[in-house]
Amino acid sequence: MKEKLKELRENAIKQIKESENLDKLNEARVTFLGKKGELTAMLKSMKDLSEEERPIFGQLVNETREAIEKLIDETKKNLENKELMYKLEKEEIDVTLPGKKIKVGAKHPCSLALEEVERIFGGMGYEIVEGPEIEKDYYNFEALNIPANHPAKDEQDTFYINSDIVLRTQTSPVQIRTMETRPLPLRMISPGRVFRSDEIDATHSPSFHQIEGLIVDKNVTLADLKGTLELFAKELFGADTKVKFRPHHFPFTEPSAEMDVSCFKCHGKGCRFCKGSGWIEILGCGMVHPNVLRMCNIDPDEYSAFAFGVGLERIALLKYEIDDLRLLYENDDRFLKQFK
Ligand code: 2NM
Repeated sequence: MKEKLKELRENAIKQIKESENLDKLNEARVTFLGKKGELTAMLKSMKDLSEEERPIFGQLVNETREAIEKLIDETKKNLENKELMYKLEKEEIDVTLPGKKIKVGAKHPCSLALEEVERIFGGMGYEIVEGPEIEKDYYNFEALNIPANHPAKDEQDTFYINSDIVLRTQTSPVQIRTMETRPLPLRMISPGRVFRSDEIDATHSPSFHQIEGLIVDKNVTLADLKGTLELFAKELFGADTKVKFRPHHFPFTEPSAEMDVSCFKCHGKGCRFCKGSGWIEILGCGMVHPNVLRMCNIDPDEYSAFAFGVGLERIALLKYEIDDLRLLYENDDRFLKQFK
């Protein structure tokens, strides 16, 4: 037995010393010290020894175990050190390599256009008010004097969540909510995302952004509307911009109009941009319908109001001479970085 133990010890020392990496060393540990290892097997065979021999042999086995464990620990430290040195030597950092270029973003053309519109109306004392994108049918249609049988309410045009909840098709519901709750007078613009069930093409998208404006006060007139929107056009497109108003129809305003601006590219001569007409349609507007005011508990005999709505993407396309709406939604940094 003693001879066998000596032999085991020598074998273990040999195999440990020959381990050239940590995996091999672990193999050696399992072979000699593991639960099914050779030393354990030897401890189990002690039952065949006599009473006197057993403790002596037991001590020898323990000594052997300790010696092997010690050698394994030392070898492990050495191997770890060797691996570290190897890594430090091989994985050197080349500080002369050029750094990675960080892409610097730029403001989106819609953000630039929005900032511009907010600056212009902010300068005229308009407050910016936001509201929910998911709206009650009441705020999106009924309170805006849009009757139940109006074509805009068709499922082909409006995204319905259920029979009385919709994705807002304009931001006017924000203005209704504000008129309901705020003291008068009121000057506000409400920018935000709106939704309409449109096919995507160069000028349409099921989701786009609108800015609607509203002023409620005593003695607000159509002349105020025209003066305000003319100033807006001149600020946005240049001081030599001319405007004209064409009669139109909206359920929520009476009278209603659309405003055109003189083409800032050809100055009215006619070009590809204005499709030869010299004019570009820019927004819808009108005097708020008395029914709308009444539904917000505002007395139309005491107060009057004008309102307008303009598409943010449309302004961005015109201002930055972009010919396809889809470019605004693709997040291609080669496109976006042009607007720094
Ligand atoms: C437009 C055109 C005309 C409008 C009306 C209102 C409200 F809530 F006061 F009645 N907000 N916005 C309005 C008027 C919007 O968009 C083309």
